[in-house]
Amino acid sequence: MNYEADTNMTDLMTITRFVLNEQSKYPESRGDFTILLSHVVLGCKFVCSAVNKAGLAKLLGLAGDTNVQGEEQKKLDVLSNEVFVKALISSGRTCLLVSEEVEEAIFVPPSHRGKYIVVFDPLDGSSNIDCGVSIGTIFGIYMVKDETKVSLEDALQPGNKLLAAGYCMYGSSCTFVLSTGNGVNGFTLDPSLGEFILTHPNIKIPRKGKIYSVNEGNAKNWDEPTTKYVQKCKFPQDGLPPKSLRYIGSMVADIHRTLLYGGIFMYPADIKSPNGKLRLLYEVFPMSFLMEQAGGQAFTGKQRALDLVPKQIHERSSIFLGSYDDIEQMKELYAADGA
Ligand code: AFP
Repeated sequence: MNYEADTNMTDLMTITRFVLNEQSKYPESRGDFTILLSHVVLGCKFVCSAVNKAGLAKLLGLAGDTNVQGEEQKKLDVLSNEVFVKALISSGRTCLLVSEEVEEAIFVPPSHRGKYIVVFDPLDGSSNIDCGVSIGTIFGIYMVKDETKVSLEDALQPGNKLLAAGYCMYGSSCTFVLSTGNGVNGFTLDPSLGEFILTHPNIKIPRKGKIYSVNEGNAKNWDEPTTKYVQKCKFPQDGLPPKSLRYIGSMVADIHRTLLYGGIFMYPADIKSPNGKLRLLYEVFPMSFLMEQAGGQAFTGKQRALDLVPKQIHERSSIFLGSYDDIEQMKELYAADGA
């Protein structure tokens, strides 16, 4: 089968065709993953359409507001969550869901159960919605240990047990980035076809980057290694030019840029937030998986991020993600600091 995107766009590699191709490498596969993924994609298409018309549809109000008909309006993140939960349950391929929007893990009713666990943030970066900045959905997929005994433990697997992870970015175009553990591929939604088409095959992050990305407003609370690293970015001593600072404050957009252009994205621990801000299950793990699959690294300041074993579903972790050499430099600073 042909894996290459056709530059004349006459032989379209849709995401479904791509995943079916991948699946054909595993003769024992029964197509369950392809079905699950098509439901994730459906959720993303819905959110993309809702984000695009958010202003028009008056979706921007706070959850709890009422519209002129006196009906309660749903904020986009609440609506996105509902769509994903329903799409994932109706796929018949999931048994356990963890959503950023829901405090407790969701156990799928036995009548609809399958073998996959999906952890997701339906609309990450939602504080950026009202000003039209790129936002996204992030997800990770695990396999249940024993289909007959689904428990919360199944959602607390380390990142190195992920089967697949990805994100969908709702920006100037709608881009779906996916890894099933065999490299990273990017697909762009063709709105006229309603299909995601392979546009970024085999994404590899540059070995070293020229960009650093961090919320510098937290600098006064940073630890020594982070402070030193950022100082080196601004005032390099090795004769190289200073790095550029780019920070959107929307993880999907910041990671997408980092994957394509290289560099480092950081959300470190600090005095105020000793575990950082970002959520392990549905922000740190999926992005770490993608970063490693693209040839980069993901480091917490203490260890490889994917080896962390979560204790709680909404737990947080500090994270440094990016180009291999840039993360190596960060690791050296932590090692020198005795971490
Ligand atoms: P919101 O969903 O509240 O906008 O948070 C977005 C986010 O979880 C992640 O997407 C960003 O990388 C990070 O927070 C930005 O955090 P700061 O605003 O503290 O820089």
